Amino acid sequence: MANRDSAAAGKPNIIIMYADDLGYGDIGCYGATDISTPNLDRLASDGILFTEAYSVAATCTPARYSLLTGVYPWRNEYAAILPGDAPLIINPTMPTLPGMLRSEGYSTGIVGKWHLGLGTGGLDWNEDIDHSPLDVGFDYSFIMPATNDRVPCVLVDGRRVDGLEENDPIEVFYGKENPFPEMPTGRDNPELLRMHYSHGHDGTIVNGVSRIGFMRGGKAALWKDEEMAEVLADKAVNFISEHTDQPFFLYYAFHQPHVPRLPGPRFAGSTKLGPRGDVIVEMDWCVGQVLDTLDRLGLRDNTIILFSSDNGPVLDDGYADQAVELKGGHRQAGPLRGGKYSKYEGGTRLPFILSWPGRVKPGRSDAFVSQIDLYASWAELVGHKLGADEATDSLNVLAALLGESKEGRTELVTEGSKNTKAIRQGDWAYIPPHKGPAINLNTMIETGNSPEPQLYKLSDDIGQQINVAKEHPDKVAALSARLEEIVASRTTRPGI
Ligand code: NG6
Ligand code: CA
Repeated sequence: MANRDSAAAGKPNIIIMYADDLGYGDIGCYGATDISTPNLDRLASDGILFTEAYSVAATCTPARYSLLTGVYPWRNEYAAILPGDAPLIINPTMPTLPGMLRSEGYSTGIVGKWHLGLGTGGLDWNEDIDHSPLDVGFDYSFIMPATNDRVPCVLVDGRRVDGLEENDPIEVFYGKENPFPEMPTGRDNPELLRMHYSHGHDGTIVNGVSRIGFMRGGKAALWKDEEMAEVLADKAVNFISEHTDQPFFLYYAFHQPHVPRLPGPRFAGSTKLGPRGDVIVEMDWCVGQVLDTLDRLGLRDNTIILFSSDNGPVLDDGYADQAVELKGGHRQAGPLRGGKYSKYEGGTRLPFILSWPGRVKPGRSDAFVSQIDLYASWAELVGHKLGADEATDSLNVLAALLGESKEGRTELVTEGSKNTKAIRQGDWAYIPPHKGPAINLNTMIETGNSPEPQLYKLSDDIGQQINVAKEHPDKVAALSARLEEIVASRTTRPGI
């Protein structure tokens, strides 16, 4: 882009660091005492720590879809936890946060977990990959395609699988039976496992850990779980170092503390909580790599760093890694009820720290904000006028994000697992009646399902212990109607 430099002159760099399944109580600055996170604590002490910030979904793909598009996930029927061979669910014609920033002169990069699909269906992993992050707004892309528990266990550099050898093509299969008889699986060869699965995750064994799905080939390209943090941190640091004289946007999406939790040797044993604690310490080290790089390059003052997580925490998400047994007094969701997959607050209310030393005064904020608002807020910041079809559910809450106002949003729809919904409005959290179990017996997380409507007043009852629906039938009726109205609403920007 010819006029990039002039368009972007003086604009701050923007970095999103995004954890995977990190809960409201999982890091020091949010109250954890058994997990040491000095780098995140440093970020919080020179930035704003938000106490009422939300993703829009309690699972990964929907949360990430909304972060990058500014549109609620349930407006796209494909925005659900994706298998590792799913096609890209963002239409390349759709406006995206990186695309918007690119149009305003930013260099844009993604490093880490993607999980929004690749290709258009039936992807050949041995060819150039079309319909990738490079087609929805990113100039640079080095990604884990889906999750660390799904095949293929390879990283993708630009359009190519990193390290793939021509004579050893990759094949991937999602379905019930293993089509590759020569490849051991967790189901048939548990004696080969170094970490056992507790539910699901009985497919192809890669690095001694069985995954979801089946694959063969690509031996030289397979990632090593214990090295992944360093590999990705290096890519993030390089991207920053290569963009010192032009504003950049970096989306650095960690794979921690998602399962399987396999920290590098330096971090193994660094907490008494087992691998789940250890990988959070490892992730904090990755944050430190970014902070140190910015400091070294003199970029810290003019860089906005936003740290958050895609969804709430889970202890047993399918591997027997002692997260439950070693939990002790650690409260992964802090005072909140529920966790990953849940319609309670623990599913979507998350750590959210914004630092911009050159502009933003340190402090705490209880402004009600959501990750879905970053698009419209940063559009305002960089002087981008949103079009009618752009980021249609994203609100400009820039003043709240910069700590200049306590006014954020007034309401937000959040999604639990399987496209179930709840709404927070003002101080009220409302969960309509839902069929299904009240607790998921695999993860032992409360889903939020109940035959009764549930209404909680968060200022009195942050842990959602007292259902006041019966005392406030008018509120229940109003919130139920409002939820339906938002879900059925138009998808162009309000006021356009
Ligand atoms: C679930 C997986 C879980 C995790 C999740 C996605 C099983 C039994 N459970 O289906 O382990 O991978 O999907 O997590 O397979 S997320 O953070 O990417 O949404
Ligand atoms: Ca996640």
